[in-house]
Amino acid sequence: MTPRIAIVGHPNKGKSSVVATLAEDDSVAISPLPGTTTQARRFPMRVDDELLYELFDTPGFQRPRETLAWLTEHHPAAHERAQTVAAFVATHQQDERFHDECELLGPVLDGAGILYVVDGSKPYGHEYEAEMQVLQWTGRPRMALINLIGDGDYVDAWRRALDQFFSIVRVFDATRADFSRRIALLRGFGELSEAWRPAMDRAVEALTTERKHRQRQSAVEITDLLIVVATSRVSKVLAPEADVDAPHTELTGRLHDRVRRRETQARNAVQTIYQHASVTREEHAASLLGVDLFSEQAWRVFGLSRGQLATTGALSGAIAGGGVDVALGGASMLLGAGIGALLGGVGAFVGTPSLARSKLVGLPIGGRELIVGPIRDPNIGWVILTRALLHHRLVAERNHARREALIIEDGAETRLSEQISAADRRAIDRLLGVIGKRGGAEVSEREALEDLIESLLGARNEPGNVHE
Ligand SMILES: Nc1nc2c(ncn2[C@@H]2O[C@H](COP(=O)(O)OP(=O)(O)OP(=O)(O)O)[C@@H](O)[C@H]2O)c(=O)[nH]1
Ligand SMILES: [Mg+2]
Repeated sequence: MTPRIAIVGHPNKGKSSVVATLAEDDSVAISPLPGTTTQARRFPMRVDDELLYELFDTPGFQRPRETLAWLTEHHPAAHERAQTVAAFVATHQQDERFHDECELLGPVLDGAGILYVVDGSKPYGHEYEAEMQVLQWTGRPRMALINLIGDGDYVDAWRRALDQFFSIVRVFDATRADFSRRIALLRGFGELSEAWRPAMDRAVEALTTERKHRQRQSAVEITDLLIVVATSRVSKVLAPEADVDAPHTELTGRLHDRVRRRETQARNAVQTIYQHASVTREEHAASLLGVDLFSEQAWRVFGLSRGQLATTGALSGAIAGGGVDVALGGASMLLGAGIGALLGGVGAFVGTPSLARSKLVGLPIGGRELIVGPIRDPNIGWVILTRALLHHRLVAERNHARREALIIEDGAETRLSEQISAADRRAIDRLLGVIGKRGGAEVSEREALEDLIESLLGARNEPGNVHE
């Protein structure tokens, strides 16, 4: 039996937000104005075409006292109360004044269970009692959710009132609930009715499997991004006597653009995997994810520190592998003011994001080919990877009731890369080093990277400075 649950309550208490979260649906209408939802609407939750449960978003109660008065006037015996509620709806189907009551009671009379949503940041009031009594009259399985829209805390008073009418009472933050809290709520539905338990257990299992699958798919995306960055190069044929300075600057710009685009593409893919494609990623200028990839700030926040680079082997590897020498050689070969500026005159290459290998090759047909790339800065892979991990975490934990842009603050004092263990860093560095040198990845290397990144995506770190 497919569990069906109607989300009901007072207007503007987050009913639609709860639906959006549990149905993973961005299209649910949510707004600060009361009366946003005017019709009962069904939201099936499917994974791979398997219907797991159905939710009904409903309008809020408008005239609960009058509704209750009508019901009690008919003073039915307890075993006839549900029928009396049905009679109320049948009688008022065409009555505009009770439109919202009829809409919200419809799915319940059809067999849905009840999820009653209140705002625990506002004081409990007597006016809610009529709503709760009407719901009680339906006799359907009932759970109450204390949502917290504002800063107040009246949870205890609410709990005492709700306990009178509902068999399960939970606190649930509709816009911030992460995956584990959603799963806990679904298990609660299983407790509400014996008949639903097998279906809810199955739903939990299917969603957990799907989540693992999403992590794997994201790991595949991020791995490909890293490989592209480690191997990308751009080139241009120059006339025999042509100046190399300007083309070098141009090619470096093209290389950076290609990497930037690939990063954006990976982010879009990850958002699609988590059904967040429609989230506007208006990356705020001050947001860490919006900081230009090739900026000093990105390097500082996302890159490895000198110490980390040393223990990772990236530093010595880059030197031993000739990456830095070649890059500097390329620069000295091209000795021009432009290149000097490009390197920024900074002694350290940690914090010099633009460092790319460049080569000038004589062509047999005459003229020369200038090749720029791949980017040899030992930090490039780490900046890309740490940004991707952060983005993934925000997307994966983001819930579908959230409608604002993905924004995080640059308040991070510690480097985000510290969340990656030294052992993982070394393993990733070794793989990227080999791939970069060869200019491509073998299948086994790709898979090994995917495994490592998948395990990083699965690790549950706190999101740090998430800006609400
Ligand atoms: N901060 C915060 N805001 C919330 C939360 N839940 C809902 N809101 C906001 O409260 C407002 C109302 O949310 P809705 O989900 O549209 O409420 P509703 O109960 O469906 O409202 P109606 O359809 O008008 O009855 C929206 O602006 C939501 O963004 C929450 O847990 N935290
Ligand atoms: Mg609504």
